[in-house]
Amino acid sequence: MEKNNQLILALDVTEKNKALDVAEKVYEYVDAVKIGYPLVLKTGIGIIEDISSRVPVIADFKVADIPNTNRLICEQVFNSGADAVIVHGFTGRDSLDACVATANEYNRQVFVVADMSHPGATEFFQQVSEKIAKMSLDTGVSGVVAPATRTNSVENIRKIIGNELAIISPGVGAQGGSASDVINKGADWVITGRSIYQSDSPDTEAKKVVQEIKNRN
Ligand code: NUP
Repeated sequence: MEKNNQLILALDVTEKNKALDVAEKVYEYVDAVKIGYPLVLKTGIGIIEDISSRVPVIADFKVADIPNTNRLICEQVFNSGADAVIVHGFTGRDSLDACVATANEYNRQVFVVADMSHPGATEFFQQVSEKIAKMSLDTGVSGVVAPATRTNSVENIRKIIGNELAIISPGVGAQGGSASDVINKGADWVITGRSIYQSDSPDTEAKKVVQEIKNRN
């Protein structure tokens, strides 16, 4: 994934035509499209191939199982054409290693969830977030997921991982996070879904985010 516009679209629509229509409108503004369970469970895994022919696809399946099952899941994800997969780290190093080994076989990428953007993340996730960030170093992953809704967490995770790993950051727009703030705190890409795909003009909204990032102080 090339770092141009620093925007990743979260395409959580559930109709294939809507997905293709929104993606078509925003291709020029996004560096990747993130596809997760809502769209794949409704339309089938083939949607990943459809979109990945135009733009890199990050498969957000938050893979969180034993190593063998993680490997089997990642094989299917990469066979579908995805360029990267998002996995959980709390399952431990062996489970993460299985995802990375599979990604290496396919020459694809892994992102690990280091902290989450919703309010409930403070109940359990935050207590292990630093440990997951530390563990992610030297594993061969490309980066971590950290929340635009709590930029102090992004700043902290950036200190832990240094410049070795990228940070992709969801929570901009509908969840209240600011694109320019989280990029300033150390994120490489922001992830935005609803504020773009629910808009009457997804391209205008995507362009706004890109300009906000480019024109930030
Ligand atoms: O911590 C996370 N928060 C989050 O919102 C980790 C995620 N992967 N996401 C995903 O980012 C979420 O599942 C959705 O696909 C996207 C944010 O979308 P929106 O809130 O901008 O609509």
